[in-house]
Amino acid sequence: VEASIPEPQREAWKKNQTSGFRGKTEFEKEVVRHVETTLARSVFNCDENAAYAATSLAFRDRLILDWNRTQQRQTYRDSKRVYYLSLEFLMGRALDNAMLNVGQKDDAKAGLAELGFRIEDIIGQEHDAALGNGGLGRLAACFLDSLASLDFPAWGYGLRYRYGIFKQEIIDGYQVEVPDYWLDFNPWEFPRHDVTVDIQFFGNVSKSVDSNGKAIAKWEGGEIVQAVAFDVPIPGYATPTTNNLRLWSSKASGGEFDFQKFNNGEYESSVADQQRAETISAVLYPNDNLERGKELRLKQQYFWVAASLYDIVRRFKKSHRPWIEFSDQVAIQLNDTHPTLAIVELQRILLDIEGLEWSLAWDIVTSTFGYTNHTVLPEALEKWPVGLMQHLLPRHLQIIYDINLFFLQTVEKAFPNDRDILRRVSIIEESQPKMVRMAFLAIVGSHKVNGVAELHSDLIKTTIFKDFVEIYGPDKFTNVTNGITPRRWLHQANPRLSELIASKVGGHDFLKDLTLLNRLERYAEDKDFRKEWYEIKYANKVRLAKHIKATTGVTVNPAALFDVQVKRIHEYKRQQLNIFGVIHRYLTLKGMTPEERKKMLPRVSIFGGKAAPGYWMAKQIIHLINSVGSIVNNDPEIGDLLKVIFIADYNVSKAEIITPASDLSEHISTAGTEASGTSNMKFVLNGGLIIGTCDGANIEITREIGESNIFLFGNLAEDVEDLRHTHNYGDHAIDSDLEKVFLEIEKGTFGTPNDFSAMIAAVRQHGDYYLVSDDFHSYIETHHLVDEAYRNQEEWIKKSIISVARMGFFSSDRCINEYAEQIWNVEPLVVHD
Ligand code: GPQ
Repeated sequence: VEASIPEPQREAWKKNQTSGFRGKTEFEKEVVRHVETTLARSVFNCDENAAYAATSLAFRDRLILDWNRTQQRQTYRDSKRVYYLSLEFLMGRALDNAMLNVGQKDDAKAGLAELGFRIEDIIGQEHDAALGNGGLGRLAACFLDSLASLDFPAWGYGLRYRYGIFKQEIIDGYQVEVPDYWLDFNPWEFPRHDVTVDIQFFGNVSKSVDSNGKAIAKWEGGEIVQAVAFDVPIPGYATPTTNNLRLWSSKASGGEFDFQKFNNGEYESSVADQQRAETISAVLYPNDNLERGKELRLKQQYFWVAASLYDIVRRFKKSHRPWIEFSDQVAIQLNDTHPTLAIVELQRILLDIEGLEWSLAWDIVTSTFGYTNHTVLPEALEKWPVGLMQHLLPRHLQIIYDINLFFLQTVEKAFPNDRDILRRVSIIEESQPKMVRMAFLAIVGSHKVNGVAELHSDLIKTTIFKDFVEIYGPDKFTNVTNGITPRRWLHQANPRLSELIASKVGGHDFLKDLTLLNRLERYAEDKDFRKEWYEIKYANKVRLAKHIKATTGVTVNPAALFDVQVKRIHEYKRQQLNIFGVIHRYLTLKGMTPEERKKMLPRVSIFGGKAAPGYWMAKQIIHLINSVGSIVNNDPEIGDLLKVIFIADYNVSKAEIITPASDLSEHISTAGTEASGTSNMKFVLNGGLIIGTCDGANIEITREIGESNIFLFGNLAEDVEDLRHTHNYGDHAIDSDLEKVFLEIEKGTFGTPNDFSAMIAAVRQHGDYYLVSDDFHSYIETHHLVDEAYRNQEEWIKKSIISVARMGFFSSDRCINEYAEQIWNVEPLVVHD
């Protein structure tokens, strides 16, 4: 029963409603109040950390009011809501974003200055919310920003990991993982100890028949773990709309301890139960584009999905609408296959708990869900052993079998003479052991399936999901090219560039309609404008150079070409191609006379990114990069001509420093392997040029900005399969320049050769699956073109300006509007001030 204030007393409440601070003076007052009372510190004993805490609390108070109002309005209107289910939300820092979105960063800056603090130092105190691995998790964070900024009634649902992605340290050139305990002080979450859901695992299913002859399935026994909601407000930019991200935390059911056990003297096992329950939301799995089939991971998935669905269904039931209206009220988007059990769980709720007929329930389910695929890499496609599913979720496995049965029956009807298609599309893979194919289950249980860039969406239709296009027709499959939020990735990360742009395109409206950037294009011909443009890039490079000096001790020249590759370390992303290219450049420089060298262009090769802790080859790549750096950076013959930097612990807040400082960034995956990529968009939006393969969103970026503004190289996706075939069956020759690089490594120039032998063997002996040798020559030649282009600074800057002007398409706002129209059928709901 919800308590509400009776009419006569409401006046008193209204009179005392807070409005949040306005202006610098009130902000200062709030900060001091929080330091003194909330934090219980004397005002003259306030360090930067306390100032961060108090500033955050002041802004949090400000956000909560809009947040409450948004939620009230959405409940009152009861229009269709979007639920974005993602196991990862890579949010980064919240304070700067909150300040900018509510439009009070200037007040805070001035107020903090008066109190004796620099706003950058205060912002820098915040720990990143790093509940994600890479692109998939960051995409979810950009989507939340766009959903709120565009006033969509939307909730994110995820897990509140106690440990986010590990912190990376580089020790003697090797990656070392350190746990990231980030919850010490987190003002951005609100525990909702009253919002809990009991989640069942294991147990048995008993079947019976009711008085009407209807089959009843009862899932009984097993264990119960409690899900507790933690809410994070998501402010939109320049709108009062403040949405909710609900993260679930796991806890032993029935409170702290099982008191029965406790009283029976089983103190230890009572504590152990508690810890086992808490383990579910303890840690983010640190793999990117790889699924390892661990039981705890499946537990995480079901725990999160069941709690979220319970919440969504509870909200729907408050409106007392008939079940067939469910998908008029609810759209659920599955971020990859991780939440696919939601399909089965909703079917179970409708069938076993609400008593609906199968086919009605199934219609509701399929019209509710949409599924986004983020990869074609086979090792990333989720499959769960049938035995594990049976043990952990016995009722769900039965439902999966029924879904599969009905699905295969329709396939058989449509393709009566094709036995093999049934085997190929079955949700159950008849392997040893049998496996549940989650992507197939997601397709069958959704009304739309989308890829994340045009090439990728075409590839899934012609390769991994080809049979399903035959079965359902092409309309079920669509493309929504990824995007990024210009608020964080331009306005926040590159404030000077954002202001310069605003001064030319008619103010800050471009931050909400990124296509307005096209008004910039004519300034490419304006020499004074180009100078301002260049000065901002240079200042950003100086800032990065300082960070590099402070963290690695290496001095880099900000006038050198900054060549950046930052992303998760993965063979398909080909950091090995980059470092082999760097070695080739080093050897070329070493082979020159001092006079020849003087004519060369100075470069800084900058790498960053984490390797999954169990990904041995990726760790070897990190080690080689660092080993090359330690030789090249200390070679007096080379000096400023080449520096090789590995920036440790790449994360969202480091990306905010690195992205604005790049001249050239590398997006060089083997064609057909990178579904989209999103950092490519961030770099171009910040005025950097790209060297890249014809892969993922690089292709659409090229179409938008023009072929003359990007450095493309390498083999095409359509040729990859044939090339791999020739590697395996021909005696394939290694590129001669690459062979020289290998020989140099094997001479011991960069340390013990054995340390890098697997990287070389992958190319020479093991079929060069990622086509490093095939693309090497083209890669080196294209870098020469880059050097030539960079010599002509005026032309380079023109390319930079024109590219930015043409990037409007890649806003996540465009992307969210496409989802809303093509997949969710939802409309914005404006919350008036
Ligand atoms: N992506 Cl399957 C991840 O970051 N992790 C994953 O486990 C999978 C995909 C990425 C993908 O590699 C990028 O190409 C995309 O740009 C990104 O998802 C967002 O769609």
